[in-house]
Amino acid sequence: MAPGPTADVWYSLFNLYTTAAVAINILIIIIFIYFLYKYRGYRADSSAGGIDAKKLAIVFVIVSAIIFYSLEFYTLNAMRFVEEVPENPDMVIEVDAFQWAWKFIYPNGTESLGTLKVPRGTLVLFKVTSLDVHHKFGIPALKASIDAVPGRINYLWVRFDEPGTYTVRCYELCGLGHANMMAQIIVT
Ligand SMILES: [Cu+2]
Repeated sequence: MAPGPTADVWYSLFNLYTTAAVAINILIIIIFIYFLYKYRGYRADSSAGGIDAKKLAIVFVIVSAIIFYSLEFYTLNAMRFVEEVPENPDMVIEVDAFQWAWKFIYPNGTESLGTLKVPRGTLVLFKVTSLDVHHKFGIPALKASIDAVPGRINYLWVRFDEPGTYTVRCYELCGLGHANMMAQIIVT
């Protein structure tokens, strides 16, 4: 099970694409082998044995369009789900990114450098900004990330369904200490 809904939605999208790709591949290979067998011995300039190529082309275009638009639909839905800022989060945490660490500010004003504690199952809304250069606040396990830009507040919501310690990483190359720009989120 994924540790939160943001990860869930990307994993199910990944499974959908993989299933579609595998199914289409198998179908194409079967059709390919079938035609190879059926038209063995036909010369290249002979007719295609009664198959209306024009009709076939139209069917292929329509079926492809349905598949592509369905995938597009699920993809856009997943993006909207992830990007929509919840109106009533359980907890709002301010995040200040700077070279090269993360500062968390709890709703009561308490500040914490590099460690955040949240209860499991809480809908957390991060208000992310940067005090110097561009950074990107990312939680790999939840497949969630958002730009940290000076002078701007960006929103990222997550929910941790599994207790444990989660790593925060910077996803934007931001100078010498970038690789070590990490923090911990402890879910109790
Ligand atoms: Cu950074």
